[in-house]
Amino acid sequence: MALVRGSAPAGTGLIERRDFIATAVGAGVTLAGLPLPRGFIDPPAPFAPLPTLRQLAWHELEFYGFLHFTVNTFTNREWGDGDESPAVFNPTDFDAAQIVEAARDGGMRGLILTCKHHDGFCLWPSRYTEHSVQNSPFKRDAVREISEACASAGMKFGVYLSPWDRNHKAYGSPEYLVYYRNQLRELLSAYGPIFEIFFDGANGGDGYYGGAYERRQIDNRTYYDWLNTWQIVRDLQPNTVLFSDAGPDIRWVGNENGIAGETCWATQNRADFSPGNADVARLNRGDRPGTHWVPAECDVSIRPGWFYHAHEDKQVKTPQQLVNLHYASIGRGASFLLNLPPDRRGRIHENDARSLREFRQIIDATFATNLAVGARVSATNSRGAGRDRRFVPGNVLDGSRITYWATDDDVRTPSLTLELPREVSFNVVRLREYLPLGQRVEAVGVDRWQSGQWVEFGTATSIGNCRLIRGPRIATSRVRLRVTQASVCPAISDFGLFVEPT
Ligand code: FUL
Repeated sequence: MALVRGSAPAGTGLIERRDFIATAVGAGVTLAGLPLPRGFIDPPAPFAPLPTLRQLAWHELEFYGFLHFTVNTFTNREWGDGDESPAVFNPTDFDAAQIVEAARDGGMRGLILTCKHHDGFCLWPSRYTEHSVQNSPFKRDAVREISEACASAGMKFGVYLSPWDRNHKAYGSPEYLVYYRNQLRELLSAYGPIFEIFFDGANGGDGYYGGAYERRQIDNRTYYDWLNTWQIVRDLQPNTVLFSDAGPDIRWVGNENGIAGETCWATQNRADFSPGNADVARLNRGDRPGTHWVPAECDVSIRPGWFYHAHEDKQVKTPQQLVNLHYASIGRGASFLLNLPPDRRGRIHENDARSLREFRQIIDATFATNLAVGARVSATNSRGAGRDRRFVPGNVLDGSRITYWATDDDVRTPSLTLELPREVSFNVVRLREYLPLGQRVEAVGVDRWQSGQWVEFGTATSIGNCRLIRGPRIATSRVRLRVTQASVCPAISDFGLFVEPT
């Protein structure tokens, strides 16, 4: 495997960083090129396809938000035609700090702003069009204000730049692609680090198009020349992850309900798809083994619509609905991208902020304490028979994603047992694989010890970044993880027990 370039994921310690690079350099040697000391064994060979460093850093975010905000907020629509006057965009009390604070209080680690939606109106004063905030009564640069508020709050900032533009007169011709790429360069050059760009595949054909009011058909496989368009991002900001139906870094989950497949592989044959042209069932479950690492992102709005509508003020998802989405997205190895639409004031509505905050309280109360910590951990096999301490079963409890329990190459279906110092009540099990070695495990079972025998608590497929198995609350002092199917020996970095507040 080639040495992966870039910086190690955030929070990576020196030793783990060395191990990570050693995995990347190859087997049998230390970083200095010396043979491994006696009694030491190579880490398991990576099982391709593997994540890049930018994908590993993205996996750690897990939860971030969408801000859908444009002329639609003021015209009460979901898709603008492109003929809206900039004069309609007039937030009365725009407050980027309030928006970002609501997101951060809800536990989000970043925000993606619709800098330009399908209607073509730009939330920044783009040099390349008159159709922007510059000609609105608002006159401020909303992209700058949100990106700076994110930076001050320690949140990541991402952009949505709709490829479809119902305002632009040249849409459908090569001239528009030049415009689109210029806008991409503007956003990537002037607003600090961009953690993600969301490339939407939607295209409805008809629009204003500079006054033409007609239907324009494009071939979404070729029109945007995606490989060269994406290269602009790679050149300007190599750490940005690119989202679309076809990746290349992260993929749409195939629905707008925020729900990943019960089985959801991080891998996909991405060349089969292009933005706006993909098989939603395959997006939802991924492809196994898959040609590339392209994990799923689950997008969903906190309200029925993506944009703010006052008539939906009473239809904000409840904290418990958001909790269920957490389990159906993050809990299936994907990320959770929740839309919070700013209202006509330019603030997150009180109902949305409240629901999000209460959701966060439930999640924090659940995951603050890993009830498995302090358990005695044993396994039917540990790589290197325990001489080499790097792969011991206890690594699943140290709270680090970078240490892991691994078995010998020929042991694919081991089990690991936790002997708890006292009886605990739990209803959620969390598992994580050590991602730099690929997605190795196909299926697991978890058992609890009850009345002198093992009783199954739950089962799961596709682990990857995170798998949450949620069941009825049970009390026990012994829990067992069984790997029931794996392509290669497993490398598990986390096995935790949690209980949801009643
Ligand atoms: C879709 C768009 O058409 C919606 O308006 C929204 O932006 C959603 C996230 O993606 O394809």
